Amino acid sequence: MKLGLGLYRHMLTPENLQFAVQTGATHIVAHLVDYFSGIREGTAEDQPTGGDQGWGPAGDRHRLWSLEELLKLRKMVESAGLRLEAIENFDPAHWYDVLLDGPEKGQQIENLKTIVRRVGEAGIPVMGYNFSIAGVCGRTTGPYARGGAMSVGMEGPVDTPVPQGMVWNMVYDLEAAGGEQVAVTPDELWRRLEFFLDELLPVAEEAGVTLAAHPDDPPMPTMRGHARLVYQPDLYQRLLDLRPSRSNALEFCLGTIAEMPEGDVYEAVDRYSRQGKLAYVHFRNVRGKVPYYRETFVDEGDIDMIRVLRILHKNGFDGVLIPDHTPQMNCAAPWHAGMAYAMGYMKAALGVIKEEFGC
Ligand SMILES: [Mn+2]
Repeated sequence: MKLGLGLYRHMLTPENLQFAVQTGATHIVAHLVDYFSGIREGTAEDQPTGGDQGWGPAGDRHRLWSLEELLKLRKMVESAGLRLEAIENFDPAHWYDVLLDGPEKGQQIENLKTIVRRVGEAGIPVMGYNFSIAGVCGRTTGPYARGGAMSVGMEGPVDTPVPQGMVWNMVYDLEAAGGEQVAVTPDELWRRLEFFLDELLPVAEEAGVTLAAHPDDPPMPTMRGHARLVYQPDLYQRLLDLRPSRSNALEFCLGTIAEMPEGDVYEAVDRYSRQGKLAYVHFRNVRGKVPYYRETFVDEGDIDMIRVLRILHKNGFDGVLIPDHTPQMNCAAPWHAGMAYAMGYMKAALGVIKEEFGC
């Protein structure tokens, strides 16, 4: 197994890549969506939470990520001695009507094909995505982790409808007419995913790119009125079986899976790693389940992380683990300290596994 670090768009700098090397990372997962343009309030390096208005404006719908910028990013990552393993998330500006089944759907699925082809051409093995209308929303921030470290959690269901012009918790149309979106049903949402996979998987296969699905975070059957896809561990199987393909895989988020009220996180790790379906893993811990949970330091949550590593090792998982999110630590560099803590834990834990299994 390999140790990776995820970096948000504004953090993709030589300094942060050097920091990644210092934490023991060999791989990078890069976010190209800017979640922070609307909410930079001195917490720009934390994970975005946002209110009912989400994380602010999405990117430029007319400008797709170019091959040049992907190659430049890969070169920057490699010149720090690291490998670029994945791009995490499509920009909602490039595919809102694929999610919403809107009038630009035909053009926007072509956008996604172009991006996947470029990701492949740039030699990046994985494209992570989250097929969700409400997106990552409805969470609160507070001193939830050990020692009052700031982290995110959920304190009850959130039913506020999603306004027009917003999808995936970002605003794709600043001039949208007022009013609320019509809530999507589960059947309709699965049909939209089917279209997405039908169109995109052949392109991904040809490009040598693995599409990796993140589960719904938070894993509620509905958020802000909209149905969700993967809010129980079994639903990951439905996604895989919908269109079996070597490019149809999972961005396996341990924290989100542990937040699911049904199923068992260890069984889920075993089941999906046995199938060879983990593209990469979000290695984070949590206490509680939806709709009441709190993200914790990697060593203080409900999940026995060493047990997870043993299962992954038994099933031959050889991919990348990244911390995903961590609580922020009280110091001049709260995000970096939190990540360095998680990475140190992970590096030691991987050492223990290696020793146990003699490899
Ligand atoms: Mn995650």
